[in-house]
Amino acid sequence: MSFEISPDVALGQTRKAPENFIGRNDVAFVNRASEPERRLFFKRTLIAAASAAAAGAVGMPSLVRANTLPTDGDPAILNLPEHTTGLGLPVAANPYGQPSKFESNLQRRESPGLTRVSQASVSFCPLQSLFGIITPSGLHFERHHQGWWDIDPRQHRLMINGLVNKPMVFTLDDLLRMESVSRIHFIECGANTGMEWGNVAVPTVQYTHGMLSCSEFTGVPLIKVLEYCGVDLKKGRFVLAEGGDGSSMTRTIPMELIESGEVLLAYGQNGEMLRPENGYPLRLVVPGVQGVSWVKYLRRIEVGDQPYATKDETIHYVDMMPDGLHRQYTSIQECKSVVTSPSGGQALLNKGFYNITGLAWSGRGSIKAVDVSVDGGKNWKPARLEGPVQYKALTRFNLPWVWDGKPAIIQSRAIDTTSYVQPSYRTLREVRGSKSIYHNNAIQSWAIHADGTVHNVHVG
Ligand SMILES: Nc1nc2c(c(=O)[nH]1)N[C@H]1C(S)=C(S)[C@@H](COP(=O)(O)O)O[C@H]1N2
Ligand SMILES: [Mo]
Repeated sequence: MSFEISPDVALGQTRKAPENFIGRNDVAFVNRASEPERRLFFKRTLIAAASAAAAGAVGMPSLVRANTLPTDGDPAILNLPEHTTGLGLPVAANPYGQPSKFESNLQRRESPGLTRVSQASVSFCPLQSLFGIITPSGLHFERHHQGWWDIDPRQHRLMINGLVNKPMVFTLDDLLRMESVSRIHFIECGANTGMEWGNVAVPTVQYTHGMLSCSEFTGVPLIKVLEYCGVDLKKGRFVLAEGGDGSSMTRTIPMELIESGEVLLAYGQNGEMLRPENGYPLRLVVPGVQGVSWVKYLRRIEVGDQPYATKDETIHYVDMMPDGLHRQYTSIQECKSVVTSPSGGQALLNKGFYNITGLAWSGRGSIKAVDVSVDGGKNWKPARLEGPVQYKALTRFNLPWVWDGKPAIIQSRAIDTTSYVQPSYRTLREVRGSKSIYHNNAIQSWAIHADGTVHNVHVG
């Protein structure tokens, strides 16, 4: 994996908002678009303002003065808009609902600096613009080792073999008849935040942390299906999960995890069938474990008496340690958090009130607390956790903050129910060095410059 910052999003290239944009709504706001789109957004705003001026309208400039009433001369409130008087669209215009056309900047994106190898690709989730904890299915990050498929569910089969009395083949209908559970869990690629190991400050949170999503998954606990096949739980302490795409995606899952009932054969995601990009019609859900074990297009489960040592667990997804040896089978995603707004590529347009918000998660349980610092880690304040806090799911945190217009460094630090505290870069690198790709859960820092622009920086 190589990474270069493309000139388009290079650090230091963020621009301050044009003067006439400041004071929109009379409150400071954080621009929701990520950096490459931000310019477009400003450009369009300028064009809109220019054409409004040409038409003799007295709109936007009046909003610049903080003591002016927002309604003062604002045609957007004084005039009846067309949509209050005309006919709206019929329901048939949108049989499967789509986001507003005004939200078209909100997209998962491939990193401009990551080299794509054939169909092995990654798209990153736009965390900076999402609310709450559920990732809309169309914005779920994607990681395909060999491209994605839209598989006919009628032709899809799941084989269970190995240390079982009755090897069996299931259709999707067979699985849909069984008792199901629905649970909210995060999925994070083990390589998430991987570029940051080597001090490369990727510009936006979409690219630093966007291989992360959270959904409600519906399916059958794998243990139920294994019991149905007469699994030998004495000898069969490991399971091999195999995907039905060309990547030969195979991973070993320890039987303890499966016996806990947490591992699911999932077909549902956020109330509908899985999206093709996320493994339609069947994927493994392995809560707390790195994304690679969540095998998509799941086609076969084999029960065995030892780890399978497949390519994706002996050569790939291993952690290079400072002594030059590789650490294998580190699959749990440790406790981690990130401030999603304000975050890199956004801009604070004037001083005043902001809601600092972000996400926290732990592969070992639930989030107990999140602390936020605005001075680079000297002082910390407890953030408010949005409840109910879910097990092995994203947790949203918020902290009200008044920006005084001076440079600041914003950080978040999560603590999970095992009392593990998310480490600083210094602490993490002491143990792990800096040559790794996987399992970077260090505290992320966003520097706010006096001009309001927000940048990725490495602190401590
Ligand atoms: N069959 C198959 N399963 C797969 C993969 C794949 O390429 N093929 N990628 C894995 C990796 S590395 C990750 S991080 C997750 C990504 O899941 P998503 O694309 O639904 O976000 O799927 C995992 N399961
Ligand atoms: Mo991954």
